[in-house]
Amino acid sequence: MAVNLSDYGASGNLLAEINELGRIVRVDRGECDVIVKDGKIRVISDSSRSQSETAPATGDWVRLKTVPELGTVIEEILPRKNRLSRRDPSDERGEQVLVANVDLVIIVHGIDRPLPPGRIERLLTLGWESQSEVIIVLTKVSEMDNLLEEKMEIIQAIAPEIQILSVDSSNMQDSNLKKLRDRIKPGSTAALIGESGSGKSSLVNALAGFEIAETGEVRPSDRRGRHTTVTREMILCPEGGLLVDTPGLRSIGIWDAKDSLKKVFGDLEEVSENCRFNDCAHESEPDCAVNEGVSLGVIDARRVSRYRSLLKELTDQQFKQAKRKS
Ligand SMILES: Nc1nc2c(ncn2[C@@H]2O[C@H](COP(=O)(O)OP(=O)(O)OP(=O)(O)O)[C@@H](O)[C@H]2O)c(=O)[nH]1
Ligand SMILES: [Mg+2]
Ligand SMILES: [Zn+2]
Repeated sequence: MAVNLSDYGASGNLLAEINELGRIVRVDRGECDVIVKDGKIRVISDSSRSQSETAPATGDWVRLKTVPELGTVIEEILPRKNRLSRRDPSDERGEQVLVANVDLVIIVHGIDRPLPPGRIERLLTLGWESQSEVIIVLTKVSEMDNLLEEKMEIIQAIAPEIQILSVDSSNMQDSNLKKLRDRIKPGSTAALIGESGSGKSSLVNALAGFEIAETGEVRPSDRRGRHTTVTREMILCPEGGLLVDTPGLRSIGIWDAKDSLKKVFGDLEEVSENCRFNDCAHESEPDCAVNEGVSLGVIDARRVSRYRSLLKELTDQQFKQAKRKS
């Protein structure tokens, strides 16, 4: 079936070369699904690639070629506009690209589960580091309305400026679902991230308007999900716009996130301009304005401690990376 690749976000230079190009919509071990102008094809992705080369990610634009004994293979991954990444859970020193070429990151959280502030801070750091817009969607509102306010307050205390939408994905008439759909413009890519059972796949189905993603029950005892989604897969909505459903995140290691960390902790960054040392780690340095604020009771000590540990995580990571290169 012929495909209009501008539905998949192709424009300008990409459209000029459309005969050899495609966009990765799913990555499996050694193989990918790629949308090309004639439809979806299966492509070999890594048999001839070395470890040091860029690994293909869902959302990548790729140039393809045909190799006689292999079939269609990826010749080149085109430069990425941006990427949503975390630290690779299986290799502490490496980056794992979750989705490439993203316009909107949707952080999904079910109000039936606890929301530790540290998790939101980490997810925001990941999201903002991708240079995409970020929005938080609280799901399952119909089930436990009394928990909504509590979750909103937790988020607003951390990120007063972030847009939060509360939805019930099981209700197709939900007005916030429509608002969210309007945010995902034709040709643009939205990536959904969050823990297992938060309702990412249910939200994908609700936004798409049909059942395309498999969903799973949560455990009754603690409302945790069962890791139903196992690949990062992009789908095209009938009204335009691309959604990438992702597996529930078990670990949210930040990666190369200096700038976004400063943004997430903007309040503390502002105060730290008054620290004596401009590289103050707000540990035991003298004349630390942040610690002064804590002793005066105007700054939340727990937030400072979370900031410190994320800063440390980043410094350790840079150190390990530098060691790896040397
Ligand atoms: N009533 C209601 N139930 C929801 C909503 N969102 C998700 N659920 C339910 O929550 C459970 C988990 O939803 P999923 O969409 O599978 O969650 P997920 O985030 O995709 O989970 P993983 O794929 O495991 O990462 C399912 O039983 C859904 O029916 C919602 O907005 N309202
Ligand atoms: Mg899922
Ligand atoms: Zn300080």
